[in-house]
Amino acid sequence: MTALPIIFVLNGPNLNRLGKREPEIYGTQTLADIGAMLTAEAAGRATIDLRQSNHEGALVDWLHEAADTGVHAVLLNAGAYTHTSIALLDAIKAIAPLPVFEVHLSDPHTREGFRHMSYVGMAAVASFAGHGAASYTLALEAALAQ
Ligand code: DHK
Repeated sequence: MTALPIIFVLNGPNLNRLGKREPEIYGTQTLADIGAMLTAEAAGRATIDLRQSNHEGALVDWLHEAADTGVHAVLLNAGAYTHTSIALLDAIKAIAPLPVFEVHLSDPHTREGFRHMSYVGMAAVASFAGHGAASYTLALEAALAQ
């Protein structure tokens, strides 16, 4: 039996608070709910490895790990680091050609001006935002089609 492709689903700061955090913006599903939804969606097609950290360097390390361990694709919701982190931009470039898909529950472009700029988006293959938890499933389908 051939091993299924592995998809990393990396989540940045404050996403461990999903479900309790500003539900009018981010919805009521927890990150564990999203992980279960992705695992069900990917059943028989891919293995989902979902992780979360509030630390920028952990996200950089996991991007490198993805490249070094033959991961098929990465879904990345970098939270607020999306808008600030040149280190994440460089990391995505440093692991090319491994595809990284940007994910957001909300649509940052319809929110405060400081959320309109995305360092992650500068290097990501595509961005999925504004669909709540479904942004992750849309990105998963794009990653599996890659
Ligand atoms: C999540 C965050 O934590 C914010 O900092 C981003 C993103 C938007 C989201 O919608 O998933 O600006």
